[in-house]
Amino acid sequence: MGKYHGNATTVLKPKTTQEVSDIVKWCHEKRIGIVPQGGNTGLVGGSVPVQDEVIISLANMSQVRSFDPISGILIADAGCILQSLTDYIAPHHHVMPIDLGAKGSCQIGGNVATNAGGLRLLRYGSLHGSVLGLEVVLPDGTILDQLTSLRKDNTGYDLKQLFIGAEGTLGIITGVSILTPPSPQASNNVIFALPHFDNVLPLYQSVKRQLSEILSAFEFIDRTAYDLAVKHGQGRALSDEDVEGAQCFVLVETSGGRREHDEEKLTTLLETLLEADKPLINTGVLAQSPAQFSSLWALREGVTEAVSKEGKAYKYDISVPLSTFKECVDVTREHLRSKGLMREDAVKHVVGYGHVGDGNLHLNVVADTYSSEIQDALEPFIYELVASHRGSVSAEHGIGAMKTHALHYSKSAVSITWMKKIKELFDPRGIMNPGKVLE
Ligand code: FAD
Ligand code: 2HG
Ligand code: ZN
Repeated sequence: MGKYHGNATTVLKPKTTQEVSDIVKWCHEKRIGIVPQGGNTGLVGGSVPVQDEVIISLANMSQVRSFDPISGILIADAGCILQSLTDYIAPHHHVMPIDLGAKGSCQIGGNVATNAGGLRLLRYGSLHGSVLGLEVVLPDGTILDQLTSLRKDNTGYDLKQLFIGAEGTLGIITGVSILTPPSPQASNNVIFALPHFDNVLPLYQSVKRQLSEILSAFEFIDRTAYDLAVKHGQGRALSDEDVEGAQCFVLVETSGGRREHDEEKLTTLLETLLEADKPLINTGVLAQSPAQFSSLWALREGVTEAVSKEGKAYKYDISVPLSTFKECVDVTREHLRSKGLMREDAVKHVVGYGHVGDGNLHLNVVADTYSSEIQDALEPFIYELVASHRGSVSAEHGIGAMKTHALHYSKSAVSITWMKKIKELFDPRGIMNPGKVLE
């Protein structure tokens, strides 16, 4: 993003858990700050030093430790790249329970540390459910071995949950045990062009009802996001006829057990939607080949990259009621307009897209530069808007360095006090990713 900058002089790339432990022990003794770094794809500055902390990169810890094709349990070093794990288990007919646009660079340890959501959460749930065990180096160098592969284990406090989403503030994850589901026998997707945003919710209801168990993703992009994706070469554009009059788009994916059965369900869905008295959609484009399947996904997954190519992005990753997605985008745009900032040399676009099925909107403001004028117009405005809907200021990207001051919009004072107590307990010297998550 080119937004966060530190002044680290040292990057260490340990190869084993013991090496991580030795480094951390040394830093603990000398009170040297540490930033754990995975694929460095995070969007809230969590993997970037605030000052001159030592960076501990997990890039050299990238071995699969074991995979059991019967249970689907994978145990891997934290530095394994998500895509390489997907490739590793594919011949055994399993898939990773998490998928996201950064899959070619992000690491499983980074995914766990951020509790990344992504495109499959609707189907497989959050990492709090699929991670079975972790190996973690604590801030004094102690190795906490909880790398179990048990589905059921109610032996007191479930400590691993604390590290899922802690963004490296409580320790360095060095190993991950994760439950991988069997690959679907058939996957398909369709993109719907909608005349109004108001149709998204009823469409979601119909799609859920009709596709039921084979629905695996329901993703939303507004017209601006679609246009930017196409402009910057993400996926293949739909025909002019298909996009005419569309205010937004919804990408639906199915993953099921039998191709003919799934195709029939999808075709029936499309027919019912198009033949309705008041159709919710203008049109639907059904993928006809694996290439088209990928291309439709690229239109959605490529929005982040397209936005970065277009300008500097101010990113807000919020949980708000589904019915307010469009209002949040429109109100923000109007607010910027009222401040005189909606102009070519300031804010170019206000874009909305995200994971409808999870109530997670990505609100991206694309500008010419990062400036305090735009920043001050956006914050606390957006956070107050989110709080007014009792939403979350971080649905899935985390707090990092970006939102430490905004935590209180979504967490009560009591929650923050107890989070600070936990941090103090694990890391009394405050060396583990200082300046992140908590102020
Ligand atoms: P990094 O960016 O290196 O680090 C992220 C945080 O985790 C930092 O605080 C870091 O200190 C900590 N960390 C990293 N590794 C470890 C470790 N081993 N132990 C302890 N702490 C560690 N996020 C979503 O939730 N859903 C999405 O759909 C999604 N899509 C994305 C698409 C794109 C194109 C991009 C660029 C990002 C996207 N993200 C998404 C952001 C997401 O948070 C990251 O991509 C990913 O989970 C971070 O993994 P990473 O290995 O790059 O971690
Ligand atoms: C996505 O869903 C990611 O595409 C990234 O979470 C969102 O860039 C963003 O704001
Ligand atoms: Zn997302």
